Amino acid sequence: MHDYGFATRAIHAGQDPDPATGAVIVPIYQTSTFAQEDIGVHKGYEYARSGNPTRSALETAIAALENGAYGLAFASGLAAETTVILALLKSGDHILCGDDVYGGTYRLLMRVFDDKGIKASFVDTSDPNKVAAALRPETRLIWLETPTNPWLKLADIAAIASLARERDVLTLVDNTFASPTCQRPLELGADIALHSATKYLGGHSDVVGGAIVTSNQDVYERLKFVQNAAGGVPGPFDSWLVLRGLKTLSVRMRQHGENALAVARFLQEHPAVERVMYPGLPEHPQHQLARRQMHGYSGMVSCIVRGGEAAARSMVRGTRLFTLAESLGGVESLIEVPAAMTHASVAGSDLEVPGGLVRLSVGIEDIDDLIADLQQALGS
Ligand code: P1T
Repeated sequence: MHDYGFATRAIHAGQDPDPATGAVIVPIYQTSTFAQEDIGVHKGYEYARSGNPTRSALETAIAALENGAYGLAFASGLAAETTVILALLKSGDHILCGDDVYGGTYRLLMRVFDDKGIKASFVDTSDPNKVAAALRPETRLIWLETPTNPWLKLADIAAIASLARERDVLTLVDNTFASPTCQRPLELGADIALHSATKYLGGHSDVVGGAIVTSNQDVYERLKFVQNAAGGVPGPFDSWLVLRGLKTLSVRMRQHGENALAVARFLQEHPAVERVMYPGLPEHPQHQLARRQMHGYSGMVSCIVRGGEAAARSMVRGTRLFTLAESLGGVESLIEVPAAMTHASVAGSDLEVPGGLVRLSVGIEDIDDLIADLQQALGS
């Protein structure tokens, strides 16, 4: 399968016709257990927390898309994150994390694992020198989001993975914002690519899920053990929904990228907007890095509106097509104020997001309709 192009893999990897019936689409194996011919003699599946054929198909497909050897699927992005930390770190270890990450990731590190002795600190990962300087002797894992949520800053994955490797530190990239269409961290030297499959992989805002891909066999075995031992697995129907979403990932990402660039350009020109963040804009401070390490710039755009929090709130209340909601990566456009919504958990920390920042998940509707909606919401 690795010889085929990305779009072909998205439709076929792990998705051969069902051997039992010829069903073209992987069936939803809605079963919790599997009959054994004799004790321990079975067809590869025993109990559905340990493995389920629908989930296996998803795990194979996502591994093929990230160009990795092993895939694992989870009940949510945060279940995937929890599994990484439980499997790879112990009390006394340190995680060096980007200083702009999903609020729930910050909450997991600081409010769940910190008092169990697994410590995290936060650094601006857009500068590899700052990352190198912030490493501690007890650092075991560098945790990158690129582009970051919600500032859309980039991290140079190849540079950071290489300095990490020299020090025997693992590099994880949360690839949720880019999707494997636009960025494949393992190809750039990262050890682990992680996803909230709730977003672009699922693509239709109808399922919560997570995924991890690695080519490191030791890391895979430790993650797989905890996936089963701790049990944060997705059910067969949720696995199937993500698998169905994957089939159209390539075409969706193409349109998300095209629409997002048009929205970013529109916002850039608008007098009510002070600053626009989108890696596909030549004005983005890391556009050259984006061109080097990404294949397309995905559908997330953030902006700072003039007038601070009140203006931001008025903008998100004023849209009709852009739905006011958390989450991202679905075919429909969403808009939100991270300070009060997705990033409420970083309030009062160094990661606090200003109230005047608006985040848009640009969908694949007709671009003229999206721009007209933003135009009327901005009141001109
Ligand atoms: O929501 P869940 O599937 O558990 O995934 C968590 C997660 C992990 N990583 C990133 C980069 C994310 O953006 C998320 C979830 N984010 C949102 C719900 C949001 O609106 O930003």
